Amino acid sequence: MPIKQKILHETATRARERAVLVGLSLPGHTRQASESSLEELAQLADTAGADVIETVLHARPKIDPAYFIGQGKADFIAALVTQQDIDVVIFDDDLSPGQAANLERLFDTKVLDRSGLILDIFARRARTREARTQVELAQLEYLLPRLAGQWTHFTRHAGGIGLRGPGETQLETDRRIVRQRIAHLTKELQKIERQRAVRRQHREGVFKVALVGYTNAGKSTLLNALTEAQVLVENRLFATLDPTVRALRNESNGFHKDVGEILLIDTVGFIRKLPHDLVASFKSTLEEACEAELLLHVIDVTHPDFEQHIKTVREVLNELELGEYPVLHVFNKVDALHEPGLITRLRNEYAPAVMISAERKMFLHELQERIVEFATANVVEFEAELPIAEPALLARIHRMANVLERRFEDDRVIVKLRARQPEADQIRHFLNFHPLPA
Ligand SMILES: Nc1nc2c(ncn2[C@@H]2O[C@H](COP(=O)(O)OP(=O)(O)OP(=O)(O)O)[C@@H](O)[C@H]2O)c(=O)[nH]1
Ligand SMILES: [Mg+2]
Repeated sequence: MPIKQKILHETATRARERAVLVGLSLPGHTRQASESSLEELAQLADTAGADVIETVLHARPKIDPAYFIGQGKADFIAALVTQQDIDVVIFDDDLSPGQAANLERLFDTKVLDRSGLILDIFARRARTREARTQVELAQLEYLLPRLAGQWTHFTRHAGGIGLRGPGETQLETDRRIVRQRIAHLTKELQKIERQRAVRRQHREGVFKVALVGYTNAGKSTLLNALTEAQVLVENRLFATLDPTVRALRNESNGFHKDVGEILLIDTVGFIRKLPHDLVASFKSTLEEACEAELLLHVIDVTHPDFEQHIKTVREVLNELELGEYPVLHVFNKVDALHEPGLITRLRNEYAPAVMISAERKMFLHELQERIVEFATANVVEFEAELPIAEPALLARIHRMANVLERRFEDDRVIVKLRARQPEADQIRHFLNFHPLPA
């Protein structure tokens, strides 16, 4: 069994664990913001397989270095744990390894923080080799400092049965094993990344559109609606972990001839306080999005916090250096929206924006038109000459451009092309490496 499973997946004696959620409201944050963050934590806990028995929101002027919420409140929760037979106490913010260790000792039960919980969900949901490798790497990076802090439920299990107190030697060994595994996984990911780069090359000259957005916004539903894909759609957080790439349905082909094929890329959703290790290790998956020339930022307009979601997504995009990419805001789920006034405001405030219902397939035509508009924004017409003896070259050009005319002159083919500027540049570039015979 991989170590991360041994360490993080305690085998619960019951199918669903009983959880207490704990939030801390600090000055500068509204109570409402803390509450909605806790609500989201409850959804995450549910996805991870826990029943929320109690939720505690505590206001303090500052974080307590030893017990995060202060010893008094921690004692209160310790009592709750005993009374309610709690398996896990989940904090809405990241705990320092020391705080987590102290709390775990006091509660005598498992303590998780938001990052640990999200990592756990990702671990359960990851299917492909790439996603599994990425998640395991992120988990181990998260774990390493916590082993040092003697966060007991990790060390207890890593140390093996019967070894409750973390023996120093055992700990050192564990940390060495974890480091070795991290090195191995990093190499593994580099290998996968190289294969991905090859696949990417096959898609050169194709206009690519990436679906980005908060988890549960409806990205996969939209991918399914616009393409032949049948990606899993679920009213759960993080239904999608692996990117899926599909061509935009052909019915509109006639009218985006100049751009050739248009590909849509579905990716993992974002969330508030997304663990940094996770963003780092999912970077290569998200690089699928970096390949795109247009981002469709999908927004669940029926969610009470949707504007906060927009901000979060923008922050993550910045972290991924995607902040400057062209974005089309796609306000989804308008079928369930009962505030018609909102639509006008959003159209103005978030221009360019479209309102759709991916599930009911409403107003998708406008969205498709806007995508094609972006794709054809800088189409140029030009002529190119290539040697007649290079049929592969001609085939490649056919993939990248709309061939308007073709003439044969001696040992050359002269083609009149329409293509987007980037493809035109690419074609010119590779023709330079195939100079015409003198
Ligand atoms: N009412 C309504 N519900 C929708 C619409 N589009 C999607 N949904 C629902 O929203 C939920 C999430 O949809 P997904 O497509 O899985 O969302 P996602 O953005 O891919 O989510 P992750 O993969 O978890 O990031 C599902 O229950 C969908 O049925 C819509 O247009 N209207
Ligand atoms: Mg999805």
